[in-house]
Amino acid sequence: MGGLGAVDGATSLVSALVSAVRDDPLLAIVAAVGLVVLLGIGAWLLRRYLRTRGEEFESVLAAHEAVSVLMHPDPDPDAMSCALAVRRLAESVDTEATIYYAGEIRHHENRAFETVLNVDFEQIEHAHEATDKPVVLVDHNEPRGVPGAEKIDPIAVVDHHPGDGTGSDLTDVRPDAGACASIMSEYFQQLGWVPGEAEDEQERPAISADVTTGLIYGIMSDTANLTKSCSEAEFRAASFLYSGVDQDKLDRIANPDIDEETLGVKARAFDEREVRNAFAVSDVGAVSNVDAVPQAADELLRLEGINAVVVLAEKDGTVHLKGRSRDDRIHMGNTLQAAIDDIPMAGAGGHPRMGGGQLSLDHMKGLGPKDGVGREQLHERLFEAMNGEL
Ligand SMILES: [Mn+2]
Repeated sequence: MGGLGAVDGATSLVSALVSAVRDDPLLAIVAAVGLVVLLGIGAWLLRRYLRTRGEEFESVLAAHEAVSVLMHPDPDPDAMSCALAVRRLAESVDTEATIYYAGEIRHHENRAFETVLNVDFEQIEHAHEATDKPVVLVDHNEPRGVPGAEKIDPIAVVDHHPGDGTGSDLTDVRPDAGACASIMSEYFQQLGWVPGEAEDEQERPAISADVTTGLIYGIMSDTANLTKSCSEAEFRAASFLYSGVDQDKLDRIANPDIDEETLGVKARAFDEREVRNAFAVSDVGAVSNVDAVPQAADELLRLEGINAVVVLAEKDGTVHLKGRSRDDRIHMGNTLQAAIDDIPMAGAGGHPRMGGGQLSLDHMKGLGPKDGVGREQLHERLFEAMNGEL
């Protein structure tokens, strides 16, 4: 009975409204306008709700005349390719984008990326050099590694690392993704761009061969050529990008010439290795380019039966340590820290799988408040640390 009452009530309400509108044409117009406005708002909300991440990102860029794209310190190919992608997207909505980084672009593959793709990134020494424009962060979600970083308040953050960093207008952080370049590729795909150069009279915007090639290499380099920490997103992106990749440039970036010293240091790291259990320590002596040291450590780690390595090298009165581990029981950053703990003027740290450290040769010789530590002794301590005895 209550249900019928409600129906009766609704019916009488409608008829009351209808007669009110009939009596007053003005009310009819107001009601019609109200209805149109409501429908409009509904449609707008629906569109907003259904917008892809790519469309959202594009509109964040379009809202500004100029933006700063900030890569993490010592940017890698993933960060560099994402920055290029953001600039390409920004261009298409008449937003000027300048790409900044702190630290250095050093590793030979990173330099090859920079050279082959002809890119111009601005190096900064303080955050304020980038914060005169709204900041977009790529491949990291919390600004770091540059004085004033804590004052950076990004408008957008696109990343694949775990962390709590957010952008005021857009936060797209996907720790499941193997590379940030996969996310940027997805944006292009969602926005209907074509990879590579534009064909004549094509209406869809083209990514450019350089940016397309950069993105595929960003993915390759962050996932060890699609073999590590990969998700479906990387394969989807690779398939989307494929037709626009400049294969010759990709080869030059991915397989740059190796200089004589680097190969020499790798050879010395192999010859001089001391192996105990599954751990290796190798002292390569004096080097003129310390970049060769981590590469030698990477190479030595590939030797069968070896799960953790530390390579030592000397340059300008400093001993450089580079450690690598693929053994879950060895946190390389902590291992190096434990090994050099008591040595004055020494520092070390890093991640579970890679770490680095530096010692002053003078202090190893005993200059300073504590007794020195000999090379032999240092090797012993490194083995002890890897064995978990320190
Ligand atoms: Mn990355």
